[in-house]
Amino acid sequence: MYKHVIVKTPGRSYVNGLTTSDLGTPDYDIALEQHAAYVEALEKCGVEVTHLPANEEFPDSTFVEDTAVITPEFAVITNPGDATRNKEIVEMEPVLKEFHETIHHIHAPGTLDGGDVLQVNDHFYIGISERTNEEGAQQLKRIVESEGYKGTIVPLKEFFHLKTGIAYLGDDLIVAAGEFIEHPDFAQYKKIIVSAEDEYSANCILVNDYVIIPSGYDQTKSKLNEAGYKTIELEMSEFRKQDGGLSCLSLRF
Ligand code: CIR
Repeated sequence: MYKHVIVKTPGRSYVNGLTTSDLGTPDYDIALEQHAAYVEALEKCGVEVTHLPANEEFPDSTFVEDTAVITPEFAVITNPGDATRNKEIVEMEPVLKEFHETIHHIHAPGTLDGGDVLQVNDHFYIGISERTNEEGAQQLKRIVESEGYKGTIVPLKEFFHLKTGIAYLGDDLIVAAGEFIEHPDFAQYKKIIVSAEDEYSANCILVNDYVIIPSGYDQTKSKLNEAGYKTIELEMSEFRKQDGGLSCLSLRF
């Protein structure tokens, strides 16, 4: 069960953030509405939400997931792989210290974005991507192993971040899209398969009794409901425009 979630309001500069998509410039007011609905959904899931104010200096800083990897026992401050985002960690560290005594760090030349890290029970899967390099992944693997967890490094072929295409729903069940559907590292898990056209919905989050999914993906929603999960659908258009998904908008622990 998650007890806490950290989120950060997007600033006006959000519309100038990083993106590889060609979906257009986000509408700031709609992004704020969608963010507010996200916070409301988390509250419905029964977590206490720490809501940080916007920081205009960092357009992508609403995607707080990339700044840390968190378990109930420890937190790891990452070293985000894009230079324009790297200093987002400065504001996050004191916040995490309120919750965690044990704080580890990823150090240069290692880089790591939290979006590249998926925890499945006592096992961390760590993607190597455009943002997370081999050195950063190895550092995180050593950290989690020193804390009694397992770590597996997964070089990505296509996805932006590891969690762009995979989510864990507990009970050894993962949601998988694209390169993760047949991936040997995830062969031992039960799977809900997401089709190529519904790929964006693979980035969903289990928060206690609900799976939060982007709205408009009826096949994924039906598969989740058939598997016994209650779902909350959220409109995510303005975050998708900046390559962001549901997991990216929060740190959950
Ligand atoms: C970026 O390029 O860093 C942001 N526009 C999107 C980050 C998405 N974060 C995530 O998947 N964890």
